Amino acid sequence: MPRLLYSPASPYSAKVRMAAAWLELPIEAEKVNTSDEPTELIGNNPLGKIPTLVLDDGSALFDSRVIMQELDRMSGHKLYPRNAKKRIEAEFLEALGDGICDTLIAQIYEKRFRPEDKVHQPWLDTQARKMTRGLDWLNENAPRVTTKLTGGQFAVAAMLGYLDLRFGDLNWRRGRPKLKRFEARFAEAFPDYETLKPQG
Ligand SMILES: N[C@@H](CCC(=O)N[C@@H](CS)C(=O)NCC(=O)O)C(=O)O
Repeated sequence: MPRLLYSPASPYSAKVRMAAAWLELPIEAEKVNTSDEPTELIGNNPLGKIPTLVLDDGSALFDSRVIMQELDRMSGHKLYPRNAKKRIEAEFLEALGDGICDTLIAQIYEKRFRPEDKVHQPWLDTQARKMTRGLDWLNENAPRVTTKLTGGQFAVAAMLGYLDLRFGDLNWRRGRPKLKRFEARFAEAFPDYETLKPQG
């Protein structure tokens, strides 16, 4: 059975785990701690990042968008629309959801891995502006929740879950009613969201 190396807090891992659950793909989830650089992880991904998917033939796939494309193939193309225009919309949405996660992770790492006197506030502010613009865009162009969920919707939902986990003070729902509605509808369509979204 393919094994997914992941961490419960990681939004990119949550995206992949939610999609695999939705598609009912048999994938074993294996928790790793990236800071320990375990052999299992760095032997399969020189970048030492999660998520990493180890396939039955021993080959490994990363990053999360490459894994999502593999899940799409494994499921007989149930994760991205076949229609070209709709597919590119789903891929765009995924890139935006992941891109906002990149700005969140950058802010977390700046504070976690630098000594306090070396934390560069202008860099944090730049990342925060990207995040705000991304969230505002998503509110203005809130994705519709269709009967067939897509990789884009999983990416946005995982990112919102990560915001709640690590940026609770931000109160992202305030002033973003359409994005809030997306979250509620997504949670209705995919009840496993509660257990599979990023957890501390
Ligand atoms: N673009 C990558 C990002 C993956 C990523 O940055 N994951 C974080 C955890 S959320 C990680 O592995 N961090 C450890 C590190 O960078 O060494 C993807 O989509 O998979």
